[in-house]
Amino acid sequence: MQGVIVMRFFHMSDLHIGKQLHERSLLDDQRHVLTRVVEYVREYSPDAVIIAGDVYDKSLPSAEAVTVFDDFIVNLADTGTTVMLISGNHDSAERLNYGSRIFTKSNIHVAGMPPRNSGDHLKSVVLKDEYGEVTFWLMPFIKPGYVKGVFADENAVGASTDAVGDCCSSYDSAVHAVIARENIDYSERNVIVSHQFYTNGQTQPSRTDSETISVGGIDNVDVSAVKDFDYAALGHIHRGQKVGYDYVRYCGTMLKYSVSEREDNKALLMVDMKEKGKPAEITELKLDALHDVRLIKGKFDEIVRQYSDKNTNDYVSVVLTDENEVYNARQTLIDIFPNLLSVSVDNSRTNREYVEEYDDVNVSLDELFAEFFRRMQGRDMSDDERRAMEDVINISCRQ
Ligand SMILES: [Mn+2]
Repeated sequence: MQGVIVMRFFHMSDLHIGKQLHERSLLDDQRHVLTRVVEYVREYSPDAVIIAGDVYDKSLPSAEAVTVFDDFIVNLADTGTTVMLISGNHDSAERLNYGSRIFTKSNIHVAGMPPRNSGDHLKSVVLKDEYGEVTFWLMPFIKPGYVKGVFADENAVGASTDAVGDCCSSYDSAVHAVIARENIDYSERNVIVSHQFYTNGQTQPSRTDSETISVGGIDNVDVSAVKDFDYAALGHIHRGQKVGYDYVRYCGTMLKYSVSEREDNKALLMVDMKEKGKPAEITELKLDALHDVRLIKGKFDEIVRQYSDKNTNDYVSVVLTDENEVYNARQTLIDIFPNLLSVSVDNSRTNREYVEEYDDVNVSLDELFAEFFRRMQGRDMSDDERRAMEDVINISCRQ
């Protein structure tokens, strides 16, 4: 590739193709942003494009979602770049792995399955620049249980049972062990591609509402597992950020996948590797969306006045602060915001209810349902309704 003297690659992750935002399909948005990525590839000629997991939103993606990704991969391959991708926690490892051996012939390297027995190893891809070789290690999403067999086998040829227990007792130990057994030569340049929840000591990455991560952080892996690499291309966390080191990066999603990401700047990372020991140069290539995601908060009348002639196609979440309920607010707002995501109320009543909910967790099921009924219907239950509810609760609690 002319003009490229150092290794250059793009880092992206968490495409979540097929994802919906408040029941709204994002396939057009995804097609649009992936087209932009291919334009960037033509413009900057990276040697490789890395996709660090969560290609699809579901392990069984829809036919349309598969087509969107297929078109993207074919367009990437047409540019002549090398593609490397791993499975994330949302992908089916087996499905993503399908056809991977034949794809390799088109410079598309897919690592769907993590190693499962002692004969399996991480897939690696070696590319060269004028400073020599760079080895890319593709490590699919790992749960301790997935890789138990790797160490159980090794146990059979002499390792202690304790070592097996240690290797697979947590996400942290499993990932450390899977990397350690590759005997990587860190005097050369190495890049790891990984999809895990990396933390830096007690410091957690900044999260969003669109990730699926265990509460309490049992799935976390300490960043020490990947600190010896020259670059860690990470996926899983949907907000772009570094973890402890400049070269350990989450690139984040290409699109805003929740209202909590409304202020995020979504970008593709372009990484230019330098010689061993010199920090890589990292550039953010901005990704403009077909629709922005916004939160608009205020009094109904003011919102109507301010936005009725704006013709915005953005995905908008509205929070009304009126003290009194607004009649048919939703219908009026949909006329103003055709891509309305949600309408909610934030006033002194909802704040009080919020506090009460958390103050009073010891209410009985009867009381809880009575409160739910009151909020939904705007009145208390009649005696007949109350008896019917009590019957239902009694029957279901006896089973
Ligand atoms: Mn994800």
